[in-house]
Amino acid sequence: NAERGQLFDEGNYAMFIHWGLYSQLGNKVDEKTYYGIGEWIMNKRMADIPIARYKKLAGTFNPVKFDANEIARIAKDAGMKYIVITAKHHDGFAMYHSKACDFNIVDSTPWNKDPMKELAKACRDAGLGFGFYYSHNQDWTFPGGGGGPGVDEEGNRATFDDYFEKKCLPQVREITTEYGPIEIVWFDTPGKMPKHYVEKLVEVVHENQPHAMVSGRAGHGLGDYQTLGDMEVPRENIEGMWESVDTTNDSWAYAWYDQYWKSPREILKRLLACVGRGGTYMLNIGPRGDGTVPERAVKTLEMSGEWIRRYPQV
Ligand code: JFZ
Repeated sequence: NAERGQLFDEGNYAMFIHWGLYSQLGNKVDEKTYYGIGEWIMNKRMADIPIARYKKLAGTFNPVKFDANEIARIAKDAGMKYIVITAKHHDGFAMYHSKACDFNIVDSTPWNKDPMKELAKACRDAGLGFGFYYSHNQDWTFPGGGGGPGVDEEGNRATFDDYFEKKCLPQVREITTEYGPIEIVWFDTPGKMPKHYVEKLVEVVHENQPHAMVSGRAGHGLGDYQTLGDMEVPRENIEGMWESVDTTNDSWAYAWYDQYWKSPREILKRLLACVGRGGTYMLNIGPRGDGTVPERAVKTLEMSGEWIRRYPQV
């Protein structure tokens, strides 16, 4: 699909955003710090937070400082061409207003607003593309979801099919119909998800958003382009469209202690390595639970953007 590839043709630098309930913890639970990727905090490998307790975090999630226009401005000034943000990560919490599941930012937090409506508009106003990350296989809080509870609230066995029909498919329909034109649906960690589920999701995305691309991590080779491993750059030129994802510091989601910031020079080096080999570089920031973006991340993007501005499109 020629039209679908336009995004990678015209914009090979993008902003990735990991933001969710986990951002509120910033890798600290009961005064104990867990070192690792923040969006995995509830997982057994990290703080191992029981589902009921994790869900209660929604009651205190109140990102009053979230400023969609400011985030779009940061991306724009950095020279980025689109933004991809977590609509739902493995924890199962929807960061947009979902009718399919009330474990979402509008129905279960005191803030009661849909930040994705604001960000979608801010991107359009700034002339940036917009897209969603959606964890289609892993869902740690919904009955039947990958890595989630195998039973429902009544204790009845729940299958992946239950999760898929009740939550995953309806939510992918929502994110591809309620936020205007989007450029990408970034599926991730397909695991052992059977092929027919992925086929269905790809079909829905392409039907609702003919222009949008599906990430390589959808699984079964059904994506529209190749997503390499984190900050992987091929040693030789490869066929077709590809993307590499990276972080400004260490964790994807906000972690309070994470000061492992890459220098603007290092970011530019990585960006050029990807773009020079015909790829796309998507660089992540992890806003805090209150919606603010860590100052060093902003600074890094601003400084590398300054260099880019000196070399206007050739
Ligand atoms: C996944 C997620 O589990 C993680 O939380 C984050 O969202 C990241 C962007 O994606 O983690 C992966 C998945 C695949 C690779 C690396 C990290 N990979 O193929 O190298």
